Amino acid sequence: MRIASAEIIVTSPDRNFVTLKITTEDGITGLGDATLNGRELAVVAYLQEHVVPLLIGADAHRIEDMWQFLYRGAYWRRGPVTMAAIAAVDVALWDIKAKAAGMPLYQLLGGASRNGLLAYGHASGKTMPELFDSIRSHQEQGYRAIRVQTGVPGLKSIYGIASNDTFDANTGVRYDHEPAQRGAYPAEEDWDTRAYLRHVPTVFEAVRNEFGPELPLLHDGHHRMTPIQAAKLGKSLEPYDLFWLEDCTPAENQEALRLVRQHTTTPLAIGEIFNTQWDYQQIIREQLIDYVRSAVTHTGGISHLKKILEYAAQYQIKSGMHGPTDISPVGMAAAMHLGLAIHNFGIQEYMKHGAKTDQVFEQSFTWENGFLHPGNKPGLGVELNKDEAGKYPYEQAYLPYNRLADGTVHDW
Ligand code: KDG
Ligand code: MG
Repeated sequence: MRIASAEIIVTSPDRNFVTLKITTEDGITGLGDATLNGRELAVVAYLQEHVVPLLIGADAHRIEDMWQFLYRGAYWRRGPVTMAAIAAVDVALWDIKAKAAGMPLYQLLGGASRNGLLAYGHASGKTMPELFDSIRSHQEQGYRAIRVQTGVPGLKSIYGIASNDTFDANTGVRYDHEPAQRGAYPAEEDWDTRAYLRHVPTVFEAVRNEFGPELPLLHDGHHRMTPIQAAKLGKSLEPYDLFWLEDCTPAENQEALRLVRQHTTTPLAIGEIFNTQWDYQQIIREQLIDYVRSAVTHTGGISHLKKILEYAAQYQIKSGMHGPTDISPVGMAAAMHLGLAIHNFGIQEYMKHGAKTDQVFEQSFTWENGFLHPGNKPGLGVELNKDEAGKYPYEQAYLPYNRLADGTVHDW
């Protein structure tokens, strides 16, 4: 089954998405998500200039061989651009293989290990009443696990808080929360870790008092703390029984997590900006985390993330795949098939896409009573409507960045 063509489709319905579409000589098509938020065109160039020419004429069935060829054959390894490009090829080939087999992709990954995937949504509010409203609205939408982010007194804008311009009036869905903003320069946000550390435990105390002990609650520290600050936060959140504390320190320094672990039993999730199994080697072996946050889209695809999760399983570490709006419906479908098949599934992040995105990507997943299921169509179960995609050309957009009160750039 030879590859006849490979096309890169860039579209910006509610935000930018990059999709690779591979077609075989006998007309089977497969899709892969290559979206890298704020750096989309770097992946487009990598694919267009260096990968697509290598695909034509290759055997579409040899997925592992293609992965190794693109990874080892490039000599230059790892990095988000490379790994997003490889991921797109890998997922498109899995889509093709499953369509050729006439099966939903999860069947080829070992079959379903569960009936559905517990998913969490993003509740947020600048103030406590706004936060409570957002949690209630997520519960009404069926969410059974909820991430909680709030404003911090004294800070103007902060990661994780939905704003009114992220509300889709057509669908009533809030983009809770969409950080990339269209424009030619990144928006500046401000940050003060001490103010944040004082405020967050009071938020979780109030949320537990209002919503009771059972609701699984998550929180994203978004890489901003030093190890000792992260340890302090984990410890101060213990009474509120978090499902996880995410990205408590910048992930580059993996040893930092040893210090955090020595001080707290709050479960730790990390890895949305990691892109290979080698980024996880130490923290899995030393059992420094509880959940692997990587997305299929940013970690070399299904083939590579499956290896990471199998390694993690030896240490009872579970999946918590990244699922913000910058993972396209193709990337989300890939996550759902993988999550359904593996044994050590933990939870799936799920932020709903906007109405325009749902018209560009025709999807067959289901969302019922807080659980996702990828559906039973052959392949991933997602098709891209090119006429709809063509209505929304790429628009430059950047993620924001942080400065401290004295002007120093801080992790965002
Ligand atoms: O592109 C960056 C976003 O996906 C990221 O900021 C979202 O941290 C995030 C999360 O946990 O969803
Ligand atoms: Mg995160």
